[in-house]
Amino acid sequence: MPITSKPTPILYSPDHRLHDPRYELENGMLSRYQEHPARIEKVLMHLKQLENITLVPPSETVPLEILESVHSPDLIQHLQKESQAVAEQEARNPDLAPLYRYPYIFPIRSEMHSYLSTSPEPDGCFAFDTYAPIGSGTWRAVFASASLAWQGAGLLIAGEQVAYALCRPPGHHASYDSIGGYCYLNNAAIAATRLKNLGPGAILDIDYHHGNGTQSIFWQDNQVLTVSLHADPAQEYPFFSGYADESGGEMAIGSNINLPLPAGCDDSTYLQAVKVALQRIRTFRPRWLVLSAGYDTCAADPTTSFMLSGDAYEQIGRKITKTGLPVLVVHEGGYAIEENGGLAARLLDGLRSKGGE
Ligand code: SP5
Ligand code: ZN
Repeated sequence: MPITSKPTPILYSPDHRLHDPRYELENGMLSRYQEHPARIEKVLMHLKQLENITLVPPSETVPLEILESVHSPDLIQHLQKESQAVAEQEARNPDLAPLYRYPYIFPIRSEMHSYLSTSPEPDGCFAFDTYAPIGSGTWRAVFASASLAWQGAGLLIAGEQVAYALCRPPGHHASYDSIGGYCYLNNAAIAATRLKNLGPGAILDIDYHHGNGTQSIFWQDNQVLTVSLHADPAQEYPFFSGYADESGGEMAIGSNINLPLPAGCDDSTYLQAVKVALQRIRTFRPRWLVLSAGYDTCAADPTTSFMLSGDAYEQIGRKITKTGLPVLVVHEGGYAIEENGGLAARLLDGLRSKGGE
């Protein structure tokens, strides 16, 4: 990296720490919540040590009217209200803190849809699983995370070629009106909504899990190409979307591409799929790229099956750089806490490489 090039902005907010659930449910048992604050702190530590970066503190918040276009106003109000209600409950009964509300009744049948928004038990009306509990600091944390993505998009609009938004909680499983899979607000979608001011663009999702929320938000939008590489949903979370035949709504046929990959996927299979994804992206002629970057594809991840090496992330970055597109990296999953910082650094090195492979 020549020393003459501009420093790469790394966006970070400490507010992510306000969200720290202890437990997730796995087969009827409680286990440690994998989406832990240390995830982002470790990545920050690594990225800070890179040459030619600049740490950017939060200075912008995502406007409410934008939030309420990407997500339903009812969902936004729900997140705010539940965080407030938990704070009040903790104030009345400090022994209970930290308290997180988990959905436990899911009114999925239409004959059970009465009084959704006024129910005293609304959590299951806005969640598709139990992986996104709400605590007193959840709203502030998710708002800060979404705001970093928004701000990062602004940096690209101002002319940056690469920026990295250290979003936590992640976002790609959150759709217009439902949360799940550790995700509450769709950070990548919020960034993309701002970037649409530059013209059409693409979101490439390299998290291990299908970005079902991002897919559904842009399902009818032919100005945003959504491409996701992920473990085959026939075997892996989120199970009910991410199949190869999901190609976009009637207003946007061909604007969604899913590339499901087999369990145990290695570097060469994965990089071949990245190549296919980038060919499809080039054909779309986008002006910008949002990269939903999850590191749960790495061999060391305790929750998944893929076998990617550190080298693969640098290769992914290099291949993306060759498109010439300005890239906003939005942090998604990755639960090998000791590894992810190094992997993010490799990805960013690749994204800042000059010339050939
Ligand atoms: C952002 C992100 O990476 N979210 C992932 C959320 C889901 N993670 C846990 C899924 C585990 C499903 N395990 C089912 C095991 C059945 N025995
Ligand atoms: Zn994931």
